[in-house]
Amino acid sequence: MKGLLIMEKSLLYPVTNAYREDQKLDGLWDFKFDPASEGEKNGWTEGLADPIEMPVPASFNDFFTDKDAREYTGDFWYVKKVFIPKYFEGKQIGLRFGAATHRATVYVNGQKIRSHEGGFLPFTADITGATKLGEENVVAVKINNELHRDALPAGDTMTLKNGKKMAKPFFDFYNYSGLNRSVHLIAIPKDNVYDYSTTYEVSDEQATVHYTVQTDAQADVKVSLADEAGNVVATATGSTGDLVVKNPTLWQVRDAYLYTIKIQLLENGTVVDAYSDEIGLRTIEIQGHQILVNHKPVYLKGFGRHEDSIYAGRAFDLNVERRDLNLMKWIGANSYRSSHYPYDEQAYKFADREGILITDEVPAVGFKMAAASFLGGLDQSFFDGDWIDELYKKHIDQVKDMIKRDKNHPSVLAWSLCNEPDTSSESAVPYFTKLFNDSADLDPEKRPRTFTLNEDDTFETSKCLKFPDFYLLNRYPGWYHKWGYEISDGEAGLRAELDEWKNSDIDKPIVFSEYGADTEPGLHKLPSIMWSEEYQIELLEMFNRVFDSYDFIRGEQPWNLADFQTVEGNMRVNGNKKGIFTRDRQPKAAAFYLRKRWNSLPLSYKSGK
Ligand code: CKX
Repeated sequence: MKGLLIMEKSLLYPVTNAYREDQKLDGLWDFKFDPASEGEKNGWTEGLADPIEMPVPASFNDFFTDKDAREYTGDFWYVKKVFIPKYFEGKQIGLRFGAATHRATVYVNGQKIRSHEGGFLPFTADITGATKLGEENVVAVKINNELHRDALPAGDTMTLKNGKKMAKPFFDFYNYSGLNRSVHLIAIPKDNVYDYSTTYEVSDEQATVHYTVQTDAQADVKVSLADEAGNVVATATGSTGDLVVKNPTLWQVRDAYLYTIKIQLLENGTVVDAYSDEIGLRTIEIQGHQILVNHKPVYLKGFGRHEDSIYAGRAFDLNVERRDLNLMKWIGANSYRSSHYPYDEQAYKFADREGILITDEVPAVGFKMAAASFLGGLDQSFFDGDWIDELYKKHIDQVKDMIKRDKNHPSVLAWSLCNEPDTSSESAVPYFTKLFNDSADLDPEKRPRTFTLNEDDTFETSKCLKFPDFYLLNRYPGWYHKWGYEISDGEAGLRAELDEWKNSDIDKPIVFSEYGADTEPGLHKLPSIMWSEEYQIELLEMFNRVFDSYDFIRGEQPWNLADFQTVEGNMRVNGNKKGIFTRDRQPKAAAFYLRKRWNSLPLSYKSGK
């Protein structure tokens, strides 16, 4: 059965064309909690008794009005009747889940098809052998949203005295769960293109696209490249080859231009499959302390973000994404980090089109016991835990899938392999050695790889400074320490650390990937007080003074674009309020301050041009 596994190993975004079919199964699905994990035993693989109607894509949590349901942790089911047309005959048929948070098992007509772990990346279940064509088929998905130390993102699941389970994240975002992204019914030819990749050489006169097409078919491969007007500007044959473009229009930051690559498979001269995608001609390098796009230095201005909005939680929402991109353009941003997980593919397509750079982050977050300190600290080095081997397998699997999924997006600048891990103990070193070795050859473009260094992991204390190609610093003087009137000491401490970086023999760029102050919109005070809109601006001003004093700082991405939901706790007033915009995407006063600064900083800031 050659074809079956091929479909499951492909992460290409679904398309409809003469050879392929893509139908979104979004809408209402039957839904039910399964606290005793008895779904299979009770026949839920073939339908639910007394279900709730649940929108897809969405997180289930915030639709509910009772707390037990909102906080539900354990197994739960989604079921939908799906008509599979007769004309799918002879094709491979699949169900592609954009994200099922955090682990899922898929059944069709009662038959178990496959399981998947990882709530922020897509997977396809090959259902070819289980479907009835020309009829309705029952699709059932059992999902589990428990958190564990050996899973991503890391946390615990505890059982309360009343028997209910509760998620205890080691991370600061709500454990929104469910079918958070679209589900697609797809049909593709048996002989198909299951992946492709590109690398680039560019100059103003000429660009060369080196491509590789992945197929298991014994077929001829034809590739062409068309410009935005649809004119074919280059063609090639073979599963690897070059497309040469004279006088190319390069993909530039905030000035994107996309070409369409079209791949065709031919058997005996007849096309049997085709796949088209939009790509941008551009290069990315790190040289000394410069970040270069198309050989020219760029200065990053942008945010850490979350996929988070009212009602639908962590569901991808094209409307929210449109608003967020407009806010980023309005404020003069050119980049963001997909903190703390890979986002829906449509976010990358948007960024490709808008010329936004993305640091793409795997959901390796919570790898530090003390990171959960505000949730009740646990005093142990994370990498000394007996969960590490199992965790690593899942971690590297998700790094592989993230790079496989996102490698062809011009917007992707770099890979962030972890957020705020505890790298100040020696036990982190073997883990990071393996992580960086095992991921070295995954990206044909060899984009820079990095991870964020949290407050405790400084120039002096981190044992893992040799690994990143450039540094992401998350720093909170003025908020988590040296706050309020003490902020001037916070600035002095920050400068003291940066002086150490400056005086070292490390010559790599530093990007500030987090800094900020929780701010209650509408709270004003003169002189300022913490949580006021005035204090948020003062904190940003302090950081910006520091950024402007060090040449090797090549980017600023305050935390966070918008307020977002977290677990409840005595450090959070209905979520994290470090947003420059509110959760409903309206500006705090800091947004006007940043807009002024960022619109006056050129893309080439600090390069002397
Ligand atoms: N960094 C002291 C990770 C983010 C959090 C941010 C915060 C922390 C700070 C670590 O996910 O939201 O607490 O605001």
